[in-house]
Amino acid sequence: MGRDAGTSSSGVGADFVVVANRLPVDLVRTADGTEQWKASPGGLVTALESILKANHGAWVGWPGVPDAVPEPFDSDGIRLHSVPLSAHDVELYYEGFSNATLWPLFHDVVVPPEYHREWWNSYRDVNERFAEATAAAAAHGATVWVQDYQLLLVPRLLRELRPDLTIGFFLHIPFPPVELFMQLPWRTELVEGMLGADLVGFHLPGGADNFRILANKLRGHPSVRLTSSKTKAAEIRVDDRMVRVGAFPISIDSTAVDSLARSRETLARAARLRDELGSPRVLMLGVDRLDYTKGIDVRLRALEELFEEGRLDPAEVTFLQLATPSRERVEQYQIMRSRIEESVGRINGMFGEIGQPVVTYIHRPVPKSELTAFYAAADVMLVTPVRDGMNLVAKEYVATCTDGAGALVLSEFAGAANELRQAYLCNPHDLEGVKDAIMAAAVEDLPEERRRRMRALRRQVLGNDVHAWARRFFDTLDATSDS
Ligand code: GDG
Repeated sequence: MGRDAGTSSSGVGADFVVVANRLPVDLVRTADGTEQWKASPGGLVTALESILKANHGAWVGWPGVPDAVPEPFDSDGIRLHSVPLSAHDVELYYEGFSNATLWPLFHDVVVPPEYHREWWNSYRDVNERFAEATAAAAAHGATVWVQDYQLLLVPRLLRELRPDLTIGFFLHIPFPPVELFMQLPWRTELVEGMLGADLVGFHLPGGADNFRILANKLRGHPSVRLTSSKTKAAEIRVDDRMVRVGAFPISIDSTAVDSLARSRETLARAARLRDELGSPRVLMLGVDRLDYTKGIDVRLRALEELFEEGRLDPAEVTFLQLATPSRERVEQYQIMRSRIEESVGRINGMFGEIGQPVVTYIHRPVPKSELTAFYAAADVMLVTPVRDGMNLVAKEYVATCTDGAGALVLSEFAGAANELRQAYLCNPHDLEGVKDAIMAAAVEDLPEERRRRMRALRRQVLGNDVHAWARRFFDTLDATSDS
């Protein structure tokens, strides 16, 4: 944190502000119209909690239901400022531009992105409101950390309103190759928006490189690489400012996951779960938001073929897929859901026995304790996205394998593959390759080989947690604002 960490320079506003599409708590509206707050602590809150508390921290975000206008309030030592969104804003800015334009474009156009001027207008308008709410919440000289693709314009808008602030920006999803980004009718505005930050962070060095090339191509801003830096950072000259760009691969609260996995309750629940699933010889697991980028269809197709070819015996193998509901009003998500459910039905129809399905499919969120028991029970974790910024599920599984006996099948197209080199890596576009990776992880390799790989993965995940991630980002941001 900055040199003035812990002191409020003006007495008004917060010294450290996080800006994200969602607040760390959800407003829930019940059938009778009453509203109450429900905690929804994600990885980001965990990572930033201590910094937020120690620095008069504030969080600016949407409370999660349309048309709600709650007053700012304190939750667990953090000041929460709501940015109200109407149902129309949610449809155009969130479901439209964020999730049907930017999301597919940034994930290698897995489905065709849609370009609509009214979605863009709403995105710009909502980003302006986020910038104004942040400007009102931040103390003089404060540090602000803007999160993710829904708020690409905020850094620049905020700098115009409050040049005294130090601004960091982090993108949680991949940053696409130049050729794809150039499709965007509003490409220059978006790059300029991000360049409003002092530090722009990505999961991977490739994303940072793509961004540097675009800043030069679209705005003529030259950059230099800082080869000595651990973050493989570069600097882009923007008029009289330097914008630092670098890779900061996010992680999880590894120690917390590891200790929850070791608890008696988790181990007992994991054992019961295996019984409930018919005590299979091999339990495979998939855990994802139901999203077309996650390759749930890829692993189902691979398993179906392995059963058809007799390489896997359905009497010995069970696949548990947790697919948490997500963006259910966006058409491409509805199409994907139908395909997946059809495929689950077909596989069970062909290979299941009465009372003994081969695929157990859960389409609702489960509590964290239950999810941890799923990880702990699984012999093989299948993570096969066609494109993913990082994929925390892969890291959570590794942190949960406290006995060192599990195996991780991981797509090369997940950011996590950059660090988790000892996973059973596969190309999700090469179905035979996916099948071979599953066979090696589940059946063919000796237990000692699986353990050797898992030991290396655990060293990686336990040695690089989300706290280290946040620290590296802030240290770099600090150094940037000092120079
Ligand atoms: C974006 C990027 C990047 C899932 N179902 C339940 C549940 N989860 C939790 C998992 C995990 C998280 O949700 C999902 O994180 P991922 O990283 O796998 O994926 P995205 O949601 O797409 O996240 C991604 C991430 O941002 C961070 O930068 O890694 O690439 O797309 O933590 O455990 N948690 C509970 N119940 C569920 O049913 N409690």
